[in-house]
Amino acid sequence: MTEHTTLTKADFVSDTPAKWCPWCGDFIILSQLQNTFAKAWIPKEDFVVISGIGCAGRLPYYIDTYGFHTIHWRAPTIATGVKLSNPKLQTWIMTWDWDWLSIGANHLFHVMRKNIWVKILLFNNEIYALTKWQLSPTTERWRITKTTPIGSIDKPVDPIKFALWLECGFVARTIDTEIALTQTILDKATLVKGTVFVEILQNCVTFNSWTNSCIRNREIKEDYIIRLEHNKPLIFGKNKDKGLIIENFKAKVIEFNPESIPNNIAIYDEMSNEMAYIIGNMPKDWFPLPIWIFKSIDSASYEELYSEMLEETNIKNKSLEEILEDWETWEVK
Ligand SMILES: Cc1ncc(C[n+]2csc(CCOP(=O)(O)OP(=O)(O)O)c2C)c(N)n1
Ligand SMILES: [Mg+2]
Repeated sequence: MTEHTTLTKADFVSDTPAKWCPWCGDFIILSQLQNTFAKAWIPKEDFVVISGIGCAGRLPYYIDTYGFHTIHWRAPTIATGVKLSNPKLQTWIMTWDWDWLSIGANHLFHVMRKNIWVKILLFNNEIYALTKWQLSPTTERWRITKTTPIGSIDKPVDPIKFALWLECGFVARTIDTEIALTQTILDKATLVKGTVFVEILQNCVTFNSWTNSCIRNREIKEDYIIRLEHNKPLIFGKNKDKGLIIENFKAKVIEFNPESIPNNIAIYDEMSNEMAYIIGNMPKDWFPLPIWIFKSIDSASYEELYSEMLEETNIKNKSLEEILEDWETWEVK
């Protein structure tokens, strides 16, 4: 077993060099994950990274931990099995917009509903990239893609709303270009109990480099995003002259002179389900895009309840005959 106190980022770099398109944000995320693992004070053998199919599907090869590169949408089922057989393992699932929100949406639903103690990173580039530019469930309406040559009429799904609706305990959104923020979120994710869900917005440098351009452009982004800092007022804008107030359970943007911040500006509370719900449901067209941690609330995980149940019923020490005798059984003739 490796001593966790001596681990560095280099311990999590594998012999296989990462292969993605030049300038793809996946390189940054891989590097940040390696930083987080090195800092987590967890023995190297206790990390498992599980992926499905997508551009970053090969990520488990590039990070030197245990891992599985599984088939499309099956990462969560394998992760659930890993956690139930060895709950102490720190299990990370890598997934992408089509992989989980389309073919894998059913599994996403149940992992969150059951509160399996896994960390889910959703790389959202709003496109099928590996198969070269088809419409995904997060592609914006009216976008032209190979499968929507005159524009998409689909309403896109918002992964954050999905996670909040399923009462996922830790929900966060970042952008691959927000390097410090992503690192903060990943570091915190190692500590949280219950399902962790982090959406990482990206563009695809090859097929939709324009996607998310407003929130990635340093010159203008502060007018398009709002940072949800715990216990801090919800202020945004390049000149810090706009903010959110909450009235009748709805958010509203107000503008003000930055020298005198109005005292009715809402203060963000990441321990509040209600706050996360209001901010997470702000219509995208009229409000800045919230990034940072929407909520961070620990709750008993599925694995904990499962272990307790095994303990209380002493079922592990019983023979199959004893188990069958204890419960109502019948014979099919
Ligand atoms: C069961 C199955 N259906 C379809 C495919 C083909 N396929 C491979 S990757 C992909 C799209 C992946 O898109 P996304 O999940 O957004 O990941 P990205 O490529 O953008 O990283 C599809 C449709 C497959 N490999 N397996
Ligand atoms: Mg994609």
